[in-house]
Amino acid sequence: SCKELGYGARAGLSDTYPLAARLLKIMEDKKSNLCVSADVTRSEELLEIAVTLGPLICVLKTHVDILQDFTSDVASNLKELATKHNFLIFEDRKFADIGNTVKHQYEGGLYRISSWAHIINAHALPGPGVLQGLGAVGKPLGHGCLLIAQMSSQGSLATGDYTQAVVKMAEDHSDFVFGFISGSKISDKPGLVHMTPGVQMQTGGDGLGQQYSSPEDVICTKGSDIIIVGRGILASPDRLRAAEEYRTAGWESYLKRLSQ
Ligand code: 5BU
Repeated sequence: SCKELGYGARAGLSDTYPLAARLLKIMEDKKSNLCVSADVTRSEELLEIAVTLGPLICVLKTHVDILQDFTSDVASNLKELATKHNFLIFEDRKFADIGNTVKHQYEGGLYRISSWAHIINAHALPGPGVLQGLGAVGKPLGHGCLLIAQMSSQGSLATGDYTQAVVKMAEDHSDFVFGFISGSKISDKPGLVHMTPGVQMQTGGDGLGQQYSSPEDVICTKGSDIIIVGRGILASPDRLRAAEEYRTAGWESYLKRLSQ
């Protein structure tokens, strides 16, 4: 097979969506394909994670609706830290409604997600209207959306023909969709980015349906681009050291893949 393009080369392709190009360039510059999933319930802890792990990551993933003390200051602090440490913010909101509703959920409410998150994700289940609604808000801001093509949880219904239909929907909406949440590489388009959750050094599960694969399996064997790690790092007594380990494991797996 042809020699695969690296992150930096993919960033430079003329048809790569600008936000994807920015992400791929960050990955190349920081030598990191690590996204930390900052699943904590207090804002101070979220910001602490952004301060300490910011230099090591390409993306910080949030679930802003699990914070018990969210204010708009948290969002502006997060944005400042993203600029300072050169990472993108991904709100894992998993939009899944008709266009008109998701438009309001993205732009308004308490969280005003579109004012601080570079990346959001959506289920393809409602059909392309979900992307029309989100795109109306996100496109003028230069933001981008990932479509959920597969899930890491046991018994997920997002498989087979559904996954293939999501790939088609993404490729048909490349003016806003720049990639996937998936367990493996599912599109050959080099401008599309694959991000994979359910990653830990210790494979197995969490007793609530989550299933874990190793960084090497995800990046090297399955051909995904970015590992998303939550509890593998958050549950460690030394989060910085754990993040260093995942970052190194993710990057070495990428180099191994390129050399194959
Ligand atoms: P963990 O602690 O590494 O298991 O956290 C995984 C995170 O990724 C968590 O925030 C989930 O909501 C998120 N996630 C997932 O685990 N699996 C999926 O298929 C999708 C998101 Br989509």
